[in-house]
Amino acid sequence: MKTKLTVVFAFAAVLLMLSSCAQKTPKTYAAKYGFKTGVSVAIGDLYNEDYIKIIKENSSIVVAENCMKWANLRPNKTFWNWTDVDKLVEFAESNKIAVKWHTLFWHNQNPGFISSFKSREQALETMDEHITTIMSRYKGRISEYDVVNEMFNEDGTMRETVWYKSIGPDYIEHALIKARETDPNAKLFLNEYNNEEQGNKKADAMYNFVKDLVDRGIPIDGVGFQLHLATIYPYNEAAVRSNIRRYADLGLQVSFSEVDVRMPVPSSESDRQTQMNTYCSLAKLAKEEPNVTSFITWGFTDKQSWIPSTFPGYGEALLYDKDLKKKPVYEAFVKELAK
Ligand code: 9MR
Repeated sequence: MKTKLTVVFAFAAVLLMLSSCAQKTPKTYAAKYGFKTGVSVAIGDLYNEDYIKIIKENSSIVVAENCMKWANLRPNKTFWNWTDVDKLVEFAESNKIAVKWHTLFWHNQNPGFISSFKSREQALETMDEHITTIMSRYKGRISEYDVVNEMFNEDGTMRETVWYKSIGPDYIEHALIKARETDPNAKLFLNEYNNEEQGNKKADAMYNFVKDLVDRGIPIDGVGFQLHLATIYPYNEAAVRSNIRRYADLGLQVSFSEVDVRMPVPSSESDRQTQMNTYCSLAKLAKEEPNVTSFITWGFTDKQSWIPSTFPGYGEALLYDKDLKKKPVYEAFVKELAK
């Protein structure tokens, strides 16, 4: 009898240990506050067991770094490269991780065949075909979409993309309406960078634009703040918070959609401290502001981040280092989430 009891207690202790281990990840802490955490995934990551482990540990949502973009998915009008997208979606499903589509429309990484259109009608038709093909295929499997990415210039004017030039500024509402019609349950986002602080020209232009959409009953669920930040630029928590709140007042969600905080490298102690403060401030905002629904980093290790090639002399922007080890900033981030 005694032996039996000892076995039962030992078993219970192991279960308790396992469950408390399982709780100590960003995604489990975040779940308590009602938001998801995750990373962007390069398709090659899914062929590497070490990367897979990190993705699984940190993600209740994933987003494709590149494979859902036009040039990768649809290099010409008739060929659709579903292989990589399917692989990511199947990986996510088998690990109970949500998927965000990035991105239906953007000015970058587009194939030649959409560099211009003969007419507004032709552009609208192409847009509709793109939306319905993708959203019907993944209906009920992809929970949110960046419908349009980076639609503003820094001065708050609209970026003159091929869609803007061929259709006009209403290309955005057209896409949102079609997307809602195709998958009514998918959450629809407009995603931007440098749009996180109220008072910034682009952030205010985006807010006014989105408010007008809401006022006119155009379907939209939220706005993405990419948050590609740098320690050399000021960061104003109060301005980010008030921006989040004005979207809450419109009934909209905010996604921290592509977070990274780059530093001049090799980094100084003071920059590492600034970076830590920024990650922790964002974690705090995500916890405290109920309409923040996700916190996604753009990649996860300094090894494959986009930063060093785009901003030479900068790097170390993520929570894992080049050897895939958790950095002190990771521990500080988790500690903030755990508070
Ligand atoms: O990280 C992405 C990189 O691998 C691509 O070469 C690049 C070019 O389009 O896009 C990067 O991701 C961008 C994202 O799609 C939109 N926001 C900015 C990201 C960093 O450039």
